[in-house]
Amino acid sequence: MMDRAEISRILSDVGLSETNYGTFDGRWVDEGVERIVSHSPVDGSEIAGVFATSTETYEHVIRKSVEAFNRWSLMPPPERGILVREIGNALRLNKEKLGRLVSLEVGKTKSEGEGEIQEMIDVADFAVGLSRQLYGLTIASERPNHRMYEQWVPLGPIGVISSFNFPCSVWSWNSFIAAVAGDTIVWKPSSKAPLTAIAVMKVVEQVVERLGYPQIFSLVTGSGGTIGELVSGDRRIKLVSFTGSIPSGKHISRVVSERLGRTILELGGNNAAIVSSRSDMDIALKGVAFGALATAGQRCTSTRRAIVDSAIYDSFVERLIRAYSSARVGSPFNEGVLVGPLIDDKAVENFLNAIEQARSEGGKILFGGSRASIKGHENGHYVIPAVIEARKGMKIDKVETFAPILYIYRYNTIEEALEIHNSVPQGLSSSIFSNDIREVEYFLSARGSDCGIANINTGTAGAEIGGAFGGEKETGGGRESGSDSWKSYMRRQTVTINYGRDLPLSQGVRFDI
Ligand code: UN1
Repeated sequence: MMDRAEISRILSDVGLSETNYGTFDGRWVDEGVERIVSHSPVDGSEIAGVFATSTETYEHVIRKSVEAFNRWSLMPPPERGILVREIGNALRLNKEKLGRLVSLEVGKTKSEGEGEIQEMIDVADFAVGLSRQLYGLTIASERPNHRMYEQWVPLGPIGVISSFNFPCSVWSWNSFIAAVAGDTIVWKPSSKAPLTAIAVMKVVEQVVERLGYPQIFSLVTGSGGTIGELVSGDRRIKLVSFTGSIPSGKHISRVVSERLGRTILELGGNNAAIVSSRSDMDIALKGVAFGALATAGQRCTSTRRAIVDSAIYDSFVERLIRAYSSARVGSPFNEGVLVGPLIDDKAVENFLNAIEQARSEGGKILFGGSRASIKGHENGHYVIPAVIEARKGMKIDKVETFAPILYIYRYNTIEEALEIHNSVPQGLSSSIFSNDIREVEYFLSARGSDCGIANINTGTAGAEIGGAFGGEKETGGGRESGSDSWKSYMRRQTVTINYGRDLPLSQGVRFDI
């Protein structure tokens, strides 16, 4: 078991205590209706409690967010950028402490926990630059003395419903970009990881207060079925950005589109790496192992399938199993551990059920696939990551099991590899390890990868924030973070100005009155 004093220290370092308020609307709302308890997957121990948001308080939070929007949206974007810049700087100062809380609450290794905070810092930098851009186009008008252009206008309050596996960085992808775009943001974090959200909001709160800006960031906590549902159905929330499972995403999409609101959906992935005989095998091995094992297979971008050239199949699989045998599973607080716990016991059950189904569908378990007991952390949720040789016609490999299971396939031609690659319902991330330009270009062609992210000689996981993040098919089609994803957080307005002395009509229409 972890030392209680150690847990208390991690909490107090980020301004948390045994019980915390889960609602922030410019101040922490003092109400105690429903208490959620956050448990550490590291050893199952109770970390701290959080008072969830009641329906009445939710209403109040949204009203304040609308009020804040009325002021914030009128501020010049570069001035909005200053707030995001200062939040990024405050996160820099708190990187280690917040990273430790991420490790405690969701089980990420130290390096990955800090990486999560770094991702927020990077998005903040990106958003600050963006605050001096937000470019519109000028369009040639067909009429004399007319000018046409596009301008981008703030959208309104937006909702961000985030998942436990990236308990704060995915919020920042949305929020920092939305903030410079002039929106206000209501965050509903996963009820499996509310503490990280509260700790981040405390950092944000201080910066906003110090600079005297409107309180544009708010927080509501509770289950998806109650608070998530309120956010989705709320007409005042112009956009709902949701990260999570495909079934929940489909539901949210129905609720939001019923009121013709907008969504950004970042749902499941079933990401594959193609390993060609013409690859550098050391790079491929590390890329596949990192993709499959990092965050214990609980990334949307986790590598779930390796499609391996039959010419190197045996040697690649043998080396991969050796790498798996040496990857230490255990407490993320222990030096040298590469694979932490799954989020809860339900996740372990899902892992074990998937292994069982794979076995019954003819899959051959080449490595792992069982529960792991870690000395001193017997109530933690650990597993031995699995490598499974897939069989044609399997069904379980078409499903995203949020756990470290890697299915392996054999291919003979690049066309066959892509056929296997694209045969799943999800389309988030993809990769090929090859130094053969023909294979690589085939992978990047219209017959190639059908995913939102396509990587060459680097794995499926670990995207940089500068690119647009998201995927196709049942992944939901949303794009967040870099590139021109900012456009989703604004509304486009086509402007036509007539500065002439008469009124010519478009398409040459005559109307002589
Ligand atoms: C997610 O799993 O929801 O690309 C996001 C990655 C991370 C983000 C993953 N930068 O693996």
